[in-house]
Amino acid sequence: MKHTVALVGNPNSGKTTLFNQLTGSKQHVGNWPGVTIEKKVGQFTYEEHEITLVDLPGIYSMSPYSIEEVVSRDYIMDEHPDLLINIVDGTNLERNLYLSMQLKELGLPMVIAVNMMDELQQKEIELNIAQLSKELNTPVVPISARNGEGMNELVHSLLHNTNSSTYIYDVQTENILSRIQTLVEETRHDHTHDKFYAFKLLENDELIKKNLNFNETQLNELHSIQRDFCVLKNQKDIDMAVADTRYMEIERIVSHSLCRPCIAQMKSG
Ligand code: GDP
Ligand code: K
Ligand code: MG
Repeated sequence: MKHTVALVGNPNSGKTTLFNQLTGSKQHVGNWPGVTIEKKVGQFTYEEHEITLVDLPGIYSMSPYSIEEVVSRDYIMDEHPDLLINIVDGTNLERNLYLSMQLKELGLPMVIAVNMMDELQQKEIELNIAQLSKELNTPVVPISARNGEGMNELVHSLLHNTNSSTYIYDVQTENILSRIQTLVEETRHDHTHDKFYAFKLLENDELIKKNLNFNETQLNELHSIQRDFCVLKNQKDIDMAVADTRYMEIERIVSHSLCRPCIAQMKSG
């Protein structure tokens, strides 16, 4: 069986270290089309599987604010990798999970690799991996890319994962999203990623808006939904309302997966 796997994560989360661990010397370096950002592709085998691993540029968000974000987003949305590895710096969990939430909104089969476990152990920070996995409804594997720990577990989990659920937010947010999703369904023929599109439209993502080519009625409806959401979240602008929604979820998830003193310790570095 052949699989294409994309490696996604924040800058400095350990992507390249993990990439090198998995692919060894079987790698090819080129450039992403049209930009001077390095593209690394490598191969490895596991059991009867032949895996092509793509090291995507480091990003903090799936918003098109930087070239790296556009490259990573276009690759994930248009090239349809079979599976995603989202590598997360375990010593910086809250910040890193912001991207994880957005990847979950996409609903692609994904495994989260929590990296830097050696540092967490050294700092005696106990992370409840099972709880984190349950909260995110996603397989989570602890690794130390630098020491090569957790590699087999990660690849095994990746290849045996059948879960591609999207993240479920609070009821009110979900209602808002399904209103937008109705608009999306009217215009898109291919319904993969509809919920991701809905979330991006809620955020007023200009590229997605342009891409969908809404008529005036649809645009008015979208703006009215955005206003409803701001009122609901008690926020002045839509960016704040959306970011706040994700951060609230992350805070809840982290508070269930780490003990209180550990959270404080992590925040103080
Ligand atoms: P990238 O920017 O996501 O490609 O991250 P890199 O692979 O370049 O790693 C960033 C830094 O984190 C480097 O200094 C790595 O040596 C370090 N690093 C990567 N993995 C681990 C790990 O498992 N434990 C520790 N302590 N450091 C790591
Ligand atoms: K680096
Ligand atoms: Mg790198």
